[in-house]
Amino acid sequence: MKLFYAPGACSIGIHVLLEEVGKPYEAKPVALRSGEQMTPEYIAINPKSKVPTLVRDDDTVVTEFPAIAYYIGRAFAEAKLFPADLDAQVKVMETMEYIAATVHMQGFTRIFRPTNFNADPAKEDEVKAAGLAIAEKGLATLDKQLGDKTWVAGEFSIADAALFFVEFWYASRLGKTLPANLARHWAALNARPSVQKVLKDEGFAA
Ligand SMILES: N[C@@H](CCC(=O)N[C@@H](CS)C(=O)NCC(=O)O)C(=O)O
Repeated sequence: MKLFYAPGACSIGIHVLLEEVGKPYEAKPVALRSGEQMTPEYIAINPKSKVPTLVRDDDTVVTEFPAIAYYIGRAFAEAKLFPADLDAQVKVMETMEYIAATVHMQGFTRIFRPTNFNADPAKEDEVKAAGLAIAEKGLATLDKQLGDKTWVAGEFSIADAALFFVEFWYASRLGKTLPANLARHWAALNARPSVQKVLKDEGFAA
């Protein structure tokens, strides 16, 4: 398997899942800042020009965080990253969709790529503030949903890897204080060897 990722992008959650699985894989960095995602070579792999992209061993490609995470969770069942119980599965999917479609795409993308929403540089602060409000509402919702549980749905699952990347953005990239339950979740994640290795491999830890 080959993961196309960018250091600190949402792909970091998939990177963690591949470490949790423990099978050999290749991690290929994509230089988003210099526009490598727009090159014909990358578009031939993922026409959406985004990371994460997972190329499987038969050369077929999976894109979109929730789909890649679901694939990993189901294909490597022995890693126990996707629960067996139906209600837990529904909670996992509900959490991943909310993170990917709302907290990430509507919230954090406004903060990190304001010009995607308004090309006028004079509107940048307004767009970023709107993004922060959406992200914070999302994190508060996820915090309440987590409550005093350690993981989103029973044991550590693909949903916790999705929660990881938004917590990483809020706590590490923006340097803000996570709500209490998410702060505890973030601490539990940071105790996992998979997370420690990926943070190191992507250049965020010594
Ligand atoms: N809906 C996609 C979003 C992926 C996405 O937006 N990735 C960002 C990095 S976090 C990206 O590749 N941005 C490059 C660009 O927009 O040019 C998913 O869930 O995988």
